[in-house]
Amino acid sequence: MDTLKLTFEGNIALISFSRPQALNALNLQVFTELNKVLDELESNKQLRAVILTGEGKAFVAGADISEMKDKTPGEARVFSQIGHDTFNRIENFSVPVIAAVNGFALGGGLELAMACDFIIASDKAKFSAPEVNLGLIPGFNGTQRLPRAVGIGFARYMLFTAQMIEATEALQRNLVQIITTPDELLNKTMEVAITIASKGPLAIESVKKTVNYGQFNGYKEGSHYEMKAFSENFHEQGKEGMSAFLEKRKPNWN
Ligand code: CO8
Repeated sequence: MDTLKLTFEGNIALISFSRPQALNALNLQVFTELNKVLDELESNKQLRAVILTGEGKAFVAGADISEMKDKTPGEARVFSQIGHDTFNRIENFSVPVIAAVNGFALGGGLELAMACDFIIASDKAKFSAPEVNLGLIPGFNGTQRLPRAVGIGFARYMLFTAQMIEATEALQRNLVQIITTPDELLNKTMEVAITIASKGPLAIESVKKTVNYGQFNGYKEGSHYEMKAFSENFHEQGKEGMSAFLEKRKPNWN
């Protein structure tokens, strides 16, 4: 793998984008390698969470402009589809995926972070949708995910002005959920992932699916889905979790 690194801490996977010469910009090779890693992680039944981060001063500085420049409209459509499919895969991944945003999350990098379940950012992180600077628009679902994250008005402001948002403002706007110092970013993110990994694995998968279902299908459909999903959690792990509480012991999810 040339453009990213995969490491593990226990049952948590850390994917680090590593193309420092292009601030980790997303080209076809990155997408191919990222999908290969996701294939591998998908078959790992011990896995409990995934963290995405970037090496150097960027999380991901967007789609690779030098690779995109000569694309025809048809090729741009195919590239957009690859981005949509990959980010949808992350959004629907069976375990939580957390973005640990260390630096620039711009354009496709912002879209990637928003496809994750939530974002933990260094106080040096910067966020922007700069596509209009290039005469483009977001092509990896940023036009849909950004308004849902920050509200329609602020999304329009970001999309029309390409303004760079500091981490503190991103926190106030609900784009980011937690801020840390740069040195603490990975430790803090790992701590959150370990907390998630200690919960009922089937319940985590189920609650992620249920929240997403409501996001994609609306409140009413989501409510119905929740009743069905709630009842489905009365399996062995649900029984074990409730028994452990009543018996004042730690649950054994296995
Ligand atoms: N693509 C390719 N190369 C990049 C990118 C990028 N997105 N960003 C940075 N680089 C390269 C620079 O060209 C530079 O290369 P070199 O050293 O060979 O000149 C190297 O990375 C370092 O960058 P800088 O020297 O510019 O570093 P600075 O610290 O001065 O600036 C910035 C950092 C502010 C992040 C600056 O690099 C920048 O503005 N980058 C471009 C950010 C951008 O516009 N991103 C959006 C791209 S469009 C997009 O993401 C749309 C997604 C949907 C696509 C749909 C498909 C059809």
